[in-house]
Amino acid sequence: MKNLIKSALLLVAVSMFMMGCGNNGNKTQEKAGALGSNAAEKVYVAPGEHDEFYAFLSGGYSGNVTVYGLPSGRMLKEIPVFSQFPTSGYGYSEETKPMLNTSHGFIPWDDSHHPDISQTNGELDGRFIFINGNNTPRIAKIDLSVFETTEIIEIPNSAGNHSSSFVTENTEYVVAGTRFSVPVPQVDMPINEYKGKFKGALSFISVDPEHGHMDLKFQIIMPGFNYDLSHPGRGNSHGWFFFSTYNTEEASTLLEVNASQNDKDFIAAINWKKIEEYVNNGGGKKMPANYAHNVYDESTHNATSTMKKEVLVVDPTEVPGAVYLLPTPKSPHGCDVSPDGEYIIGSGKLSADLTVHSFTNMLKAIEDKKFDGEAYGIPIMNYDDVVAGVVKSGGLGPLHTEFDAKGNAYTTFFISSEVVKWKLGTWEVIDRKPTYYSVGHLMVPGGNSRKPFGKYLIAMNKITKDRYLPTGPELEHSVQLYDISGEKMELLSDFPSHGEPHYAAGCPADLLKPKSKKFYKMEENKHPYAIKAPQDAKVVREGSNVHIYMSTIRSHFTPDNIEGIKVGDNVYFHITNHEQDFDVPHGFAMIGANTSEILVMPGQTKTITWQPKQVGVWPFYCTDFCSALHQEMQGYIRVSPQNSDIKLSW
Ligand code: K7E
Ligand code: RUQ
Ligand code: CUA
Repeated sequence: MKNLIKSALLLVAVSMFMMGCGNNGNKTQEKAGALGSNAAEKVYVAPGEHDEFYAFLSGGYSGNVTVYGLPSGRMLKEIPVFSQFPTSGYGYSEETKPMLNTSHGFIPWDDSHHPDISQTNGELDGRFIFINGNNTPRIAKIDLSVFETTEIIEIPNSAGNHSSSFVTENTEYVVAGTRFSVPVPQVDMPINEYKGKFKGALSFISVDPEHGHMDLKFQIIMPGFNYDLSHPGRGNSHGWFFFSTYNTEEASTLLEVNASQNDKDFIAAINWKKIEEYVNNGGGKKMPANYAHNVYDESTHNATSTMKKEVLVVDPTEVPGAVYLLPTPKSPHGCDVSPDGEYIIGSGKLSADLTVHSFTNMLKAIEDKKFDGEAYGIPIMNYDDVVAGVVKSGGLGPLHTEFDAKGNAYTTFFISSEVVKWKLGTWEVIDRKPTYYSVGHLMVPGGNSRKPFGKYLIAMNKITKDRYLPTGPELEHSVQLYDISGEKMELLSDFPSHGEPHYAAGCPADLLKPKSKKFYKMEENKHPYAIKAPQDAKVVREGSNVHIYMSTIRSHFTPDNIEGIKVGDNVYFHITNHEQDFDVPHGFAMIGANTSEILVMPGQTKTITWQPKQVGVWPFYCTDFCSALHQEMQGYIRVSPQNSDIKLSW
């Protein structure tokens, strides 16, 4: 009977979770009531003035990252990561196509969730942003001096890649955890034999301190749970990493009756320093694995893709004291660590309360050897020994928590559609503000580091409904900006985002502005098809491959008119932009080419291909308005029959 009531309650919670009951009652009252008094003034950034913060929002199913200025909410750039992007030709140009190579072939799309800025001593250092691709498991690195994706590493033995990509205190590692457990290695087997046979790989990708190069150093092969989110320890807990889990029942189907039988799932606490030491001393074993490692070289302007053949895996039971399981109620989603590294917050999706574990309590219980059994040889802690407190939030469906610099935490509640501010240590609720509607993640610039910049908070909302002018059945998600400098949060503004922003990372503009590159120096261009000056332009035939070494400078293509191309040729346009100035790209588009256009930055060389199918005289033109003579920036290709004896000329 008790169980029946419990599952009935659970069903109600689950269906509310699925519906995302935003509290969209009396809109006029809410709009007026929640808005700060001088909100307009606080978000106004005059024309020509710069924003105070950068915000990097993941694009979810767009596969990209979008960059916004805060407080204005102006969108500054969309950075293509896992998806082909016609605006710049990323993933279409010959130079960037290898970036999207995987062991499954060329995969020009992914689902990106969690951007994280690199850190030094636990503080944002503004060198890189890492972001995960969930679908075909990958971690990408964006270089913040050029705002371009410069490295992508595929993750073997992983699926769903959701508890990613978070960095340790000195960016020693970027960490990626599987969402789905799968057979490791993959094998053809009945799905209902999941339990005990499927495994969850947690991957530690080292980041070389000098150049930032990534390398998959080791994977910990964990029990077959789902690994949802993760966060690094910091300060005292530096050297540890925490992962929230669900489906610790290891059910092969996640209808809620199966996956939520356990009252408590776990937060897995991993002492990665211990495992690193074990591995450095020859521990772990190499297993065959296929995964791509793609690197973009900023001097050759070319990406290369290498297929890796093995990975080092570690069985956690071989490293005593490296992994513990902390019981945490109700399928925790977010797993967030306080700026001082002491508190680990688990957000049970099907709950009203937040569970806060204490790192110190955990160490003490480990020292006293107080455990409550084990799972596959991994010790389970006593809930009462590790818990530090419970936040009686009064909200429903907690997802994610961020922090300010004054000892406060901010948690999103999806079902009750609000952000709740509470105090670390006393666990009391200080303030709550509605979101419009059904918030997922939130972000405070620096809010998952040792040094949060607690001035603004953005909430990223799943449901937009009536917030903006209707645009048919689909509306972009909404981002809401709150001023959190005072005791009470103040809603300042909202703006549409692109794709589905799950998480975001933010930092002060001053951290990035001084190192932002203005153009590439021509003398540093080591692209194999670059030409040093327009007078070096040429056309070279090698069998049916024709290489056009083309130059752009305001506002002319050299060469412009080319004859002697034949039906069935592979034409390569290698375009070098000889401008040496800030913000003067030229574009290139060819009629009938299915390889997108390309935008070529000053000092850069990019290549697209074209296979002429029909004889005739076919034009190309510059796609970026570059001068008063932009409309004059054009040329023709004369295409003759395959057997014609017209000579190549330009
Ligand atoms: Cu909560 Cu992918 Cu971080 Cu979306 S996840 S909200
Ligand atoms: S041209 S400025 Cu089509 Cu008027 Cu663009
Ligand atoms: Cu070059 Cu328009």
